[in-house]
Amino acid sequence: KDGVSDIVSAAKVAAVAHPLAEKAEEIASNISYHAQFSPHFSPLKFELEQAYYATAESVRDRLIRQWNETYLHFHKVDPKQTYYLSMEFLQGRALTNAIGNLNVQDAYADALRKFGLKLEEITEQEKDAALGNGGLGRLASCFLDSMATLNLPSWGYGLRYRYGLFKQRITREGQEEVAEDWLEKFSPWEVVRHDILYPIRFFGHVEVNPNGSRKWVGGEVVQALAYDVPIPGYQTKNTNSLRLWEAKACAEDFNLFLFNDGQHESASMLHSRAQQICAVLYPGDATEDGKLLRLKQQFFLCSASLQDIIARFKERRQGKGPWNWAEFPTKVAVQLNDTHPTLAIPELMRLLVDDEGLGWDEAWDVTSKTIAYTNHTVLPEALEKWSQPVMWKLLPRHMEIITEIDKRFTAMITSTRFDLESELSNMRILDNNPQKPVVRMANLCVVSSHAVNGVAQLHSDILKAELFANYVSIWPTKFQNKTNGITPRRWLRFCSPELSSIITKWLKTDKWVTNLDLLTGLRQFADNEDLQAEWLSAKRANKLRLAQYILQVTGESIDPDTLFDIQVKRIHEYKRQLLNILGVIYRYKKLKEMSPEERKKTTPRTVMIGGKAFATYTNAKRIVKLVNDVGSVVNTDPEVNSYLKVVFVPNYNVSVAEMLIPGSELSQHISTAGMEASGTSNMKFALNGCLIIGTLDGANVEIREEIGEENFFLFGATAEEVPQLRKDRENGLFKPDPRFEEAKKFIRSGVFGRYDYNPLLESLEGNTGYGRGDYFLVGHDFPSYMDAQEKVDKAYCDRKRWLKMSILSTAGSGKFSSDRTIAQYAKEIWNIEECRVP
Ligand code: HBZ
Repeated sequence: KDGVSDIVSAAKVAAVAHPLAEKAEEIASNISYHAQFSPHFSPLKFELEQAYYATAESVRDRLIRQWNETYLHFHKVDPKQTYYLSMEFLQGRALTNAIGNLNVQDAYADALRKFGLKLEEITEQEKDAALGNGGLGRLASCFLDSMATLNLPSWGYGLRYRYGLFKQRITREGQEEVAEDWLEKFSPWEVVRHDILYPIRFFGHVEVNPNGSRKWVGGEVVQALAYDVPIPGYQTKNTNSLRLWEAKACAEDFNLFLFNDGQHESASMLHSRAQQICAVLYPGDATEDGKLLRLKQQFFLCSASLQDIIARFKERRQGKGPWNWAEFPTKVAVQLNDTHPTLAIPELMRLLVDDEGLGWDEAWDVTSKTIAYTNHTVLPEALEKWSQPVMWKLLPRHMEIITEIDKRFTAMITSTRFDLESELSNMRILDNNPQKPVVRMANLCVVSSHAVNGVAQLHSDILKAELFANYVSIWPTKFQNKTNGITPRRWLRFCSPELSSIITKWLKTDKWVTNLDLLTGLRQFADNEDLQAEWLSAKRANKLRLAQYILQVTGESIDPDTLFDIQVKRIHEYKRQLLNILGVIYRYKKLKEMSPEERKKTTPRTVMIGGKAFATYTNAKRIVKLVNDVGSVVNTDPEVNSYLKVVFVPNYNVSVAEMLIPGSELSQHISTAGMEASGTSNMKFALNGCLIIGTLDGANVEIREEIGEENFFLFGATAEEVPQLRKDRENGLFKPDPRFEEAKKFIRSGVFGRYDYNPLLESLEGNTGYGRGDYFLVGHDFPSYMDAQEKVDKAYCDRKRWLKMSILSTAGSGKFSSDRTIAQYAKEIWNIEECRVP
């Protein structure tokens, strides 16, 4: 207690003694100070890289001050807090975001100018923190930004992977994966907390005490060490934490005797075993060892985070008289980002029952009131199922607990819901199929959580009607929708300062940055010629910047007077990059057949496609190869290349997105309806005045509602129609459009090279079978896709109309702020309130 008040008074003294530099000169001297006294390089160098680290450290000084104040304030007020547990956080770069949130851009730009440096060059030095795969991880990062901006007492908990998502290189062979060493030098944005260390056990066995209580003992113990990353809110003092755990062996695990005996590797075996846990994001799980490692990672995150949460809960109760575990859910909300942190459920039960001595019912009440679960996908292959034998081996006590939860759930159904008995085997947590007994993680989450949500209205409706339909009849109020959102700071204010200034000028306020609904105020000016001219020039500046970037990374020069058409996202068959490239191939063929006069009447386009394919997903890699091959042919064809270019943007990541999205005019969100839970890049593009060609899938449905159907290029089957279309196909009722056949034939003719594209083409053919039968309905949707593309070409010719649509896209994007999403989670699931640092 005294320790804390000491820190409070020390912080106050420090604030008086060392007021933070505000003026450019002071900032410049602060940067020099760090270059000299926080040295990471030999003393004579002060080049871009050194300047980046010194600048980042200077910014960090400011963050640390308000970060500590936030921690102390929360400690004092003891509000209910949310803990967002996620195996992925796709943070990207931090410097521009921190400077922007602190509102010191101009001061830092001026300060750096004194060294002859440009702020933009400095921010380019930073490596992306890519501790995530895609949408799910980026959502978690947008949520952290909104939670801080809304002054919500909250924490992110994740893992500090040594290697994040791989770097993608494009070679003649297609995609190559290279390890991404984001910590190669060091990250100025993390602070190791040497005092925050918890033991994490694996394997071992369960001991029964004479009184019947149970205890997990033995096995292998590693330590979880906390690294904290500051999460500043936008123009608020509140600065939250993202706590990333690193695995460390215990000091005594180093066998000095063996080492001195010359057995160097055996001596440090436990150390290297511990290091493996956080070595890579999503280790390949094709092998048994890979699966075990992934499960270890998940448990490591859950156990460390819950021990930490409980320690904080107890610490804040110390010296305040008697308290009760029933208070726990009034102080703690835990959100599971998909099923990856499901083990938080049996771990919380174990900590409460075995360590704290609660009875089962009391512990269950606390656990289910604390935990809530978000589902991000209905793809059956992504629904996690863990082998029961592997779980019994790694986590014997947790398996006892899971078995008990399953038993009680089964008893509840058989005694109260005769109507559901035939469904029971699918609803149970344990699938006891003797060939392959597994634990169904999503079922465990649904049964144990007080709230379950999908990430867009259509997705939540599908969850209720299909995947979780049986549970809905038991707990009708448990299921909710929380349509995803994106942070307007990173995804408009900072990535497109030009467009932002225009918006601020026309709305006569910059309050839209934290109240995105204000963007509707632009609607009244959508036809205004002055606004349109300004809008055009901002978009053009962004296109030029993008063209420069493309030249730099691909060597391809693209014409800013063409329509910039972009599809960037993970490469997956359901996202249908194949539909996009088949459309491009058809367009190319038609351009080839035209006379030069006819070509001049077409709308020139630059099609950019980017995204990473999972390393072992062969068809996705073939798509990457095809896009690159089409680009090589089209871009060097002098008859066509002023009307069409095709660029594969390598190594798509958060900072590449920040370059691409502001410069886009058309973006493609063309998944098979019902398969993309939400999508979030669709929101980023729309917010940046980019028009969407898309299906009625995920959040596209809501975006179209908000911006107006006349501003959205819609095509394709609806989610409702998809099952019947698949049946029709199986029954041989599908008649392909001649344009579709023509495009495929063109690939087969060998124009794009001799690579074997047959497996890709075959996936679109036949009526049924693994990798055949066009499960994703590319053939069905192709004609309506091409028709929609024709509408795009026409609309682009009418500049005024296009600009109006672009302005209306931005104006209608207010709903998709992650501030709105997070405010809904806070009110409808977490029951937490703002706690502003004075
Ligand atoms: O989550 C994505 C969805 O595909 C996307 O539509 C949505 O916008 C985004 C944010 O809600 N999902 C993922 O990135 N990943 C997974 O859904 C996933 C789930 C289970 C796994 C692996 C990945 O085992």
